[in-house]
Amino acid sequence: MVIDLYFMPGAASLSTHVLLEEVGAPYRLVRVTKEDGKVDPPELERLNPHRRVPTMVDGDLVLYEAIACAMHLADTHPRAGLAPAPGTAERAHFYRWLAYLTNTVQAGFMIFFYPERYTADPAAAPAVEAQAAAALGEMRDLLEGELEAGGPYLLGERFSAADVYLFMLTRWGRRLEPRWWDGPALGAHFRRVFERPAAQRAWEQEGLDPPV
Ligand SMILES: N[C@@H](CCC(=O)N[C@@H](CS)C(=O)NCC(=O)O)C(=O)O
Repeated sequence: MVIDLYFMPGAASLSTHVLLEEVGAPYRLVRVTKEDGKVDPPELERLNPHRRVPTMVDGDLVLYEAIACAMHLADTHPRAGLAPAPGTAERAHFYRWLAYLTNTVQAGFMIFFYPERYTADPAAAPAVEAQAAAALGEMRDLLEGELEAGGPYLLGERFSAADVYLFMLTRWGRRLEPRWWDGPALGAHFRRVFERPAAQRAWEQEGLDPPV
């Protein structure tokens, strides 16, 4: 069964794209564009009420939310080793990382990228953006410290789907000062994941600029 991945270059769908490459599942990319509020291809409106990417169609299953896609791909392709065994302490920490990355770090980036959505006063948007940048700076420091103390991956020596998620977020952090991939531990983590063939292929297919 070929999986369809609705994506936009560099968006949250990048994590799903890299993970599809990691597990070796047959898949097809469907590029999404939005112009004047109109979604193309239009079936995305039917598939995902949020009209967002990633949206993944795996047979009868339509799935969205990048974190759910990551967990589903890890569960359905156990041989890819993208998640520790259920019920173990390592698995619990895997959940902890995924939760933190999605509900705190990714949420922080959303405020930073779209500050106007978080205030009724358009004049306040720059202050909202600055506040989000400051909060993201604290998150970056925490991630730096954790990777420095217990890396090279989020689960120590073990690579997991959570690292792919962080890889995507570190790329988003190129818009901050300092850029996330310039941090010693975060930069080393980013490069480790970037050098994996799966990430290389996804990066190239999405036509992303080289990380410099
Ligand atoms: N919580 C969702 C967020 C997805 C999301 O915000 N995707 C963005 C790209 S990063 C999107 O589709 N934006 C288009 C829009 O908001 O219209 C997830 O993690 O999958």
